[in-house]
Amino acid sequence: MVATLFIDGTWRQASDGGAHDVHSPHDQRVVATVSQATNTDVLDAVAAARASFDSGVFTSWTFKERSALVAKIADLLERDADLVARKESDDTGKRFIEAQYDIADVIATFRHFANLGAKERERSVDVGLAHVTSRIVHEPLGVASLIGPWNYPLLQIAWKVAPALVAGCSFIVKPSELTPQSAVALMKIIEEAGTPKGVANLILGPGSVVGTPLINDPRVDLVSFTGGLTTGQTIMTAAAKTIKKLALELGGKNPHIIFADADLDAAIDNAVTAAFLHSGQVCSAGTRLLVERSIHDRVVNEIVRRAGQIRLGGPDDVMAETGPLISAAHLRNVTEYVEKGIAEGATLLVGGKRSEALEHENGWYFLPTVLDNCVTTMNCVQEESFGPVMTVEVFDTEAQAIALGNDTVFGLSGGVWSSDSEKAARVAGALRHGTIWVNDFGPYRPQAEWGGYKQSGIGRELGEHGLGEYLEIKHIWTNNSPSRSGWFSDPAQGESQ
Ligand code: TXE
Repeated sequence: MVATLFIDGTWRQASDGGAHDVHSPHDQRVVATVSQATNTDVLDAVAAARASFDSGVFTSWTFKERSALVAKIADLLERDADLVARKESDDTGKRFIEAQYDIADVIATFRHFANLGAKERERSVDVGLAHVTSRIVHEPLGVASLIGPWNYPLLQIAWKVAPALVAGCSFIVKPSELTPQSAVALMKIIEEAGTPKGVANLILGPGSVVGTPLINDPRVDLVSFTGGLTTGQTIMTAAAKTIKKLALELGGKNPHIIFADADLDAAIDNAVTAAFLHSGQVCSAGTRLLVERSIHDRVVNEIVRRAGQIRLGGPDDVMAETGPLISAAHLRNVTEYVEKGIAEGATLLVGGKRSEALEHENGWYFLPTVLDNCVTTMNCVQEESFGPVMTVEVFDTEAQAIALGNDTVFGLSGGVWSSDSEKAARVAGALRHGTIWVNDFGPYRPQAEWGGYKQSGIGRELGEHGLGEYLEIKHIWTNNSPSRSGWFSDPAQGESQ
């Protein structure tokens, strides 16, 4: 029997004893068996979170005390970094070294929010009256459901858990059912660090089952979710019933614009990384290449040459440069996406199918793929594949590049390459996406806000704003010299003013 649910400060089995196996995307071996929560377990977790919040056991801590807790969690994560990275790499199939980079980012996230929380948060407002003190204070928002995806499992959870703890919220974490192990490890650390009972709870299982009460329950005040657009729409609909606060990160279809005057060697190399890193399973992947017509052949030929050389392999393959897709279902989706793109008129230049290498036969490996001659009306240009598939479109003018870059329902990120800094700044300003890289693609820092315009989501994670998502803002007006308001007449007192 496995006991990997953490509810009200206790490690538990599912109430019906249910469990499920986690399979490696690299070779399908079972890498773990974890509890699969029932509806009863989820309701218990919500009740525990609500009770702990309402009891004041954590909200009574100062921001500085909670920040110290979060700093301690960062220290413990540092101690266990390789252990956690191994679990992450087992679940996702990504190379161990990439998982190690991810855990370093997780630790940086906890450190960022620990530093942010230690800053003074109160502000006074000059209301123009000598006898009035006006204060703006930040208070923990309440109970939060924190639902994460499978591509960067612990990092996406950390972006939610760290600010929730600093803010003083109680919460229920639900990682993807495909990648639960690192969340279990984090919860053990949160417990060890001395987090009060009931504040942090962990539920495991498929979103369609255990996610539903997490988004419907009226005792939950906020849902913070990273995942697909369709699930985001389901969550938004459910949240409407009790007007829950929402923080949503729903992916993107991110334009990567290369002008003819760019440093092409750097631009091409970054274009390859932007599209094929982690086999395209990155919400900010630069999978939509927009290239100035005059350099199309040179850029695309080189990208195709490079894409064909990318070495695929599993967690411990030291020669590998990227890994498998997360699941058989996802492999099917990406395959269909490419087939539809070709049927729509795109030209397949490289890849386009599952790897046929013998060492990949049990894994979900898809070859890095480039689709040329794409136009903005094609599904393959508009839909997120979340696989290693780059689509290529051409443009002739700056205005056209901007128009194409904005011709998407998404708005998460984009890149622009040009040696003309004024042009690059104009384009960066005109693109309606939450992060724009100029002469670069991909880097982020926990100190800078992250999130989407349009259907890429609501709200921001990281930065200062990422903490704000977990806080309510209260204005306290204190009259230090009370007097009658005098608005309505009071015959006993004479006429009003
Ligand atoms: O995501 P889901 P999927 C995109 C990407 C991908 C597509 C679908 O395009 O191909 O989404 O991926 C939980 N109530 N991104 O199906 O289902 C689920 O258990 C509550 C972009 O894997 O959205 C998991 O924990 N929760 C992305 C989480 O939602 C529910 C990262 C995400 O899974 C639920 C991943 C429900 N009804 C995929 N249904 C990004 N933004 O980075 C599912 N879940």
